[in-house]
This record gives sequence, structure tokens and C-alpha cells, in this order.
Amino acid sequence: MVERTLAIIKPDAVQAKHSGMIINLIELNKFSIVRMEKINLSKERAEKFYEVHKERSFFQELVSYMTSGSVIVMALEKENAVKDWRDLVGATDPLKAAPGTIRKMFGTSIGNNATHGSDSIENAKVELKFFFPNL
Ligand code: IDP
Ligand code: MG
Repeated sequence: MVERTLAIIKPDAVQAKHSGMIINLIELNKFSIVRMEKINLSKERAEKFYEVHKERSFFQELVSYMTSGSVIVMALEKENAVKDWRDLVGATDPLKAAPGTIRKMFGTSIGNNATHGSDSIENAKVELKFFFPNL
């Protein structure tokens, strides 16, 4: 089924000028970029986006990281986009991520892990609406 998912190039990867290489991987893997925008998240928006993690010990660290610089948000489309994008992104901890994944290549720690991907079709819809209400 053709699906859409939300991708974010996180501040560490934007700052390190890895966005071009990440976008190249997105296209090499046959995703279509339906929308793309470079933005700065406010503290309030970052807290809202990661609301499910608000009780976690790393929540404030996560919010301060996600507001530390620009992010690039994208709506990606292809067959099985949600799972395929998570697979390309790799495990949360770059040290545990498989070779060839974005986090293995560009992540530097479990927090600074270069990219975000929606984890289910339902969450993809919610997350896409959060950034692209008119999609
Ligand atoms: P995911 O991005 O692979 O779905 P989640 O467990 O949903 O991983 O966590 C969301 C984000 O929170 C991660 O991508 C990472 O940036 C950050 N994070 C997760 N675990 C930790 C941690 O133990 N310390 C610091 N940041 C973390
Ligand atoms: Mg997650």
C-alpha cells in the first residue's frame, strides 16, 4: 500500500551538513518527497511533538536537543513508507544500528541520532498533521 510517513533530519545532522547525503539516501531508496521544510521548533512545539515521552528521564534533554538548531521536516511517500523509512533510519542507538542505516552513518549518540521516523501508520498520520496540516 502506498503510505506517507514523517521524516525529520534532526539538529545534529543539519548542523553537521549531512542533510544533502540523507536526502540522497531518501531518493536512492525510492521515497518521494511530498513536502519539505526547514524550521526551528519552539520549546512548546517540541514538547508537544514528543508528548508520549514526557515522563521519561531524557525528556528535557530531548526537547533541548530538538530546539538546539534547525530541523528539516519531510512528508515521504512510497509503498510501505512507514516501515521502510524506520528500517533505513535504523535503531535508536547508533551503536546498535545496522550497517547502511542513517543512524549508523550519521548518529553520534542515542540522543543525537540524526533522524526521526514515525513508528506506525496511525502515528504517521498524527505526526504529518502536526507539521503539514494542509497535506
Ligand atoms: P525512536 O526515535 O527510535 O523511535 P524513541 O524511543 O521513540 O526512539 O525516542 C525518541 C527520541 O528520544 C530518540 O530518537 C532520541 O533522540 C531520544 N532518546 C531516546 N532514548 C534516549 C536516551 O536514553 N537518552 C537521550 N535521548 C534519548
Ligand atoms: Mg519513537
